[in-house]
Amino acid sequence: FEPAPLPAGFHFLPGHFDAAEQAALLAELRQLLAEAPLFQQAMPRSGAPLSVRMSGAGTWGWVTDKVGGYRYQRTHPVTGHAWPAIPERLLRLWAEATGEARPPNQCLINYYDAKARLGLHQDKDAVSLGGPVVSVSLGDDARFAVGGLARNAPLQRLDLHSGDVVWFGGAGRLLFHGVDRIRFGSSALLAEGGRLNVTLRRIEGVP
Ligand code: MD3
Ligand code: FE
Repeated sequence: FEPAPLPAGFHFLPGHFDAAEQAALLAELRQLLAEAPLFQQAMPRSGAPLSVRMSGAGTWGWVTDKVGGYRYQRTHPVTGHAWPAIPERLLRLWAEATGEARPPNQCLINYYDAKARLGLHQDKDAVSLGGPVVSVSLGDDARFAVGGLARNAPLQRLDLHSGDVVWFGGAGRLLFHGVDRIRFGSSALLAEGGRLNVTLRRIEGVP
């Protein structure tokens, strides 16, 4: 049978980064994470911990905790330091893939261990909706789900492999999406196993 067509505005570049580029990007991310360690965030109000550990780079980091809720801030909540710069390799990817003239100023780094998952959600922060989102997967495969504009729309599943790039703009920006689970041990790239995903965004108008 034929795979269903991907939703409009959803661009899938399988294997965009080859093995050498994946290794180089991983080394850059390791350096960055030594400065800005992965940390555990929590849901607004309930304080329920997110299973995905996160960090960031660029002017703005995305953070969430029980009391403050979802927000962007200029400093890492654990170290108190400004976020590291976004690696040049990712700035080039953003420009080449999307053709956007202005660079991303927010890079979210997600780490999935064997049990981590990311529930179905929309990326609907008004401050980043004007531009695209670009993502790179490194390490173990992820079972990715993408739906429609309503939470209950049918979902398509897609395996994201190490080196794959996904980006979407326009109509794609408000699609519900999530990560059901990863296939722990499916890649040897990360010595400790698991999956790193980086997303790039340009956010405007944060006070
Ligand atoms: C499709 N991250 O950081 S990346 C996120 O694998 C996020 O860590 C996932 O969802 C991850 O918000 C997925 C690919 C992705 C990102 C945003 C999307 C796909 C998307 C927004 C709309 C539709
Ligand atoms: Fe998302």
